[in-house]
Amino acid sequence: MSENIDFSLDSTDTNQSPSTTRRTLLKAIAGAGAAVSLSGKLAWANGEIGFWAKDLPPEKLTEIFSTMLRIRWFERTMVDKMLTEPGYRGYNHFYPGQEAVAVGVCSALKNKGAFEEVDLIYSTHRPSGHAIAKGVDIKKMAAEYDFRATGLNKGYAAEMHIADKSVGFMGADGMIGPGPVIAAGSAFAIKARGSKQVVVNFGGDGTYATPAFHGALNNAALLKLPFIYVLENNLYHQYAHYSYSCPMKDIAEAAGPYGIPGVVVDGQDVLQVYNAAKDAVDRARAGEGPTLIEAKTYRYYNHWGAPGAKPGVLGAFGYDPLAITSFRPEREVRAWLARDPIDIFRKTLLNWEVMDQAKADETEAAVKQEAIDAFAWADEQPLCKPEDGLKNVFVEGTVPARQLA
Ligand SMILES: Cc1ncc(C[n+]2csc(CCOP(=O)(O)OP(=O)(O)O)c2C)c(N)n1
Ligand SMILES: [Mg+2]
Repeated sequence: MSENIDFSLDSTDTNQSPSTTRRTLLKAIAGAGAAVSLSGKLAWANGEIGFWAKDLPPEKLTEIFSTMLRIRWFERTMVDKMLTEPGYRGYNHFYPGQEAVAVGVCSALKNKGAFEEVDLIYSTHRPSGHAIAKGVDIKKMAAEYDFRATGLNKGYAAEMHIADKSVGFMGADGMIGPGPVIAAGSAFAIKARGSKQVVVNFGGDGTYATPAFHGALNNAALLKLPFIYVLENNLYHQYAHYSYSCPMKDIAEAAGPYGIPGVVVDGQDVLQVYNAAKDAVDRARAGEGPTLIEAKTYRYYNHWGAPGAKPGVLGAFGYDPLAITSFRPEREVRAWLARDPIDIFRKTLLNWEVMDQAKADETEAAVKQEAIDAFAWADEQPLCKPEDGLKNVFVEGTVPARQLA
């Protein structure tokens, strides 16, 4: 049994797309949730990864659905604020379209408990989805993104530097490159300490061409670190297609030279992502070393902010004034919208009779209201004080802040 998925720029015909064919095929086999190995075969059907999603209780499946919706509506609420409220300070690299990746991965992690017990994730400049999937409070995030003093990090981190140790969300990272090295170092510390924690580093397709990506995989493999690299291939870095910086179609092939598993998953199917992540987590906890997971996915908005978006409409289309040229065809955006991760998972939940349509609608309405309330609360919070900014840069008592000297 084999198949080939075409994730190239040309695969925009959703009626006849290979992914549709693949989902029909998967449904025939298992309902949902298989992953695709590099050889183009069904990794689960071949026993290469487990079909773990079948064992998830209804409460967990419902939680996965709610968390995907929480990311979606946090982001959509903020997009609309950026578009309609002149003077709103918040900015964001929006995550919609990629929800299945963050939620599928974090659902396979330990997210509650003491800091010495929870699994750790290291995020990127596009952090909202990772943070919410790990369990960060969205009220505090909404306040943080708008530089409010009661925000997650007192209003000094904004979007690109948020962190919340209490759930093992080790932080967003504005730089493309250093993240994997920091995350692999953290995995080394965990191994040295002897705890059973696992470290996940999220990275984009733009990280492939950085030395840090390769250095982290090499060292993680050599030292058999509890390290998982989740590469979200949303086809573009800023405005360039990933083929400009990566010679392979599947970036997961990069795992080969380091002697570790490289798994390709459909990043629009949360159960596929979960299955692959659980395999990788089990492997890491058992001391068997790292895994590279490449999730094929897509972001509905432009690289940064809301150019090309309209209030109340999901996605951004057309020319981005920040790009030198219009970098992605509108039909490509629409083709990916037609494979929406939330729609795909909702169908699975209905098909598995975990919930009916009314319950799904009710869940979505409640989560949407939660996001609206979070931003309304944030609007009322006091702003941080610019003059106090450096007080939060150094660990007090270790390095004297110049501002305080
Ligand atoms: C060292 C460095 N160079 C350039 C940038 C500017 N920059 C911000 S995001 C980005 C592209 C990231 O692409 P990708 O890794 O695919 O992530 P995506 O934005 O698609 O989520 C670049 C080049 C940066 N932040 N850091
Ligand atoms: Mg990208």
